[in-house]
Amino acid sequence: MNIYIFDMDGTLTLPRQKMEKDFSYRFLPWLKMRLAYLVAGSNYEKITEQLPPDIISSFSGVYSSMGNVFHQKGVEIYRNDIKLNKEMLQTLERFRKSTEYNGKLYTNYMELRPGMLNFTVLGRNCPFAERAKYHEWDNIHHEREKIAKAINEQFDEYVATLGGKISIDIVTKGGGKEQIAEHIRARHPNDKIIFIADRTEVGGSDYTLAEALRNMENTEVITVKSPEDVLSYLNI
Ligand code: M1P
Repeated sequence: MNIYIFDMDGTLTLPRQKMEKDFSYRFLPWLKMRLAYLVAGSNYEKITEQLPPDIISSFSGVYSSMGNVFHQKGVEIYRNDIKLNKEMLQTLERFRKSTEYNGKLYTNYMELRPGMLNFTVLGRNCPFAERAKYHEWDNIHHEREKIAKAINEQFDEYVATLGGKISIDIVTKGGGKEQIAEHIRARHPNDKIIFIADRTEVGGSDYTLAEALRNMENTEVITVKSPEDVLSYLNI
């Protein structure tokens, strides 16, 4: 039997967008007949904003905040904590103050989630259009890559990876999406595990899980570019 793991943003939905009606119409019957898990960098509340309830309840389990919280049928099964180093927070504050991005900056630039910190120079409380503007600028200036590199070089206990369009995700070593590989393998010791995600490249938010699975037997990693790609891969 195959066990599927799906990433959310960029895979089942466009980043931070609701699942398209046509997508859920085609995906739900397929999902109901399979054993599948969801893993997202976002917290559980954002997952409930983006995915319809019948899709969420058809997953065998939902990992949010990069695997640091696990829900089954709406019930929280576990959650992890993170200890934040003061110096690391000060480094992030300096990046926010010294940014060369000349657009407006918004509040909620450090979002503490269970087991992780999401940091964005722009601020999460920005209007949606500002996300695209910052993302375009960042594609040219690579600010997020520089911040993630600095955190990874200066603070051995943390791992920083690019989030979606505007942010970076910071976890303690081993506290990223990769932690769910063992958790799922323990639940399904003899089954093939197939992970479907869009950011499996080095430094991408799905890379550590993709690598953890590649290092296990009887697994496969499928990289997609969009929800459309997922439908093509599933042939639905
Ligand atoms: O799931 C991918 C990422 O989605 C959001 O990223 P951004 O706000 O940068 O587009 C965040 O929830 C991030 O934590 C997550 O990894």
